[in-house]
Amino acid sequence: MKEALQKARLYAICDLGYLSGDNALRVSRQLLKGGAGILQLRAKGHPPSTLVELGQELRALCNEFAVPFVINDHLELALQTGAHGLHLGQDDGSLDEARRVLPAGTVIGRSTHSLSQARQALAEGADYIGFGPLYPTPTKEGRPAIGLGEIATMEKEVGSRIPAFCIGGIKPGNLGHVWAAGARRFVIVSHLLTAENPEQATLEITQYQP
Ligand code: 3NM
Repeated sequence: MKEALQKARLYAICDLGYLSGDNALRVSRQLLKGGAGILQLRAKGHPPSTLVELGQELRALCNEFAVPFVINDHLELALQTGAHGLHLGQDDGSLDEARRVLPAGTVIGRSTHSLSQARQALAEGADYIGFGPLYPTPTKEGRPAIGLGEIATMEKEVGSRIPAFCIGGIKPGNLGHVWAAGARRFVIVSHLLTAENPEQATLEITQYQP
């Protein structure tokens, strides 16, 4: 799945803050049909034990599309669902520890909120990073936006070595600015999950031409 990670331009998230358990699988399929190159299950506030079945279904769906399936935060859930990857925030423990427990080849990603954190994640051996939030976002309320100013340096130093996905408030209306600032890979959550037609909204992003 590491090759698929290298190819991924759009990272989509099945976020149970926006989707109910009932439509999570259906909408996730639309995101993948639209060309999302990675899918994460994010379920803040949901006990991981309630997510095993959905996680296993999403993993099977991602296998169908040959796209990595990533669990947010929960190492145990990543093991139980056979996920291809685990995503850890700044406060979610060391990458080394996770790597010791997860099967060889598991993709491990790290959220970063500054250039120095991005450099550190690279040094720690992250397989990819998230970098943001670029703009204020309803999906992670209260976290200050970091703007676009550090993207070019981050891309040069970190994004040239491992995939770096810019995140936070990205939508078609600002994608041109984000691209012009140097970003080449994106995570988009609310814009895709609140779209009337998530597959079409995803296609518009994956087919974006500057
Ligand atoms: N992590 P939207 S920003 C889940 O900066 C998440 O680490 C962020 O959602 C970070 O596309 C974010 O709706 C929310 O803004 C992204």
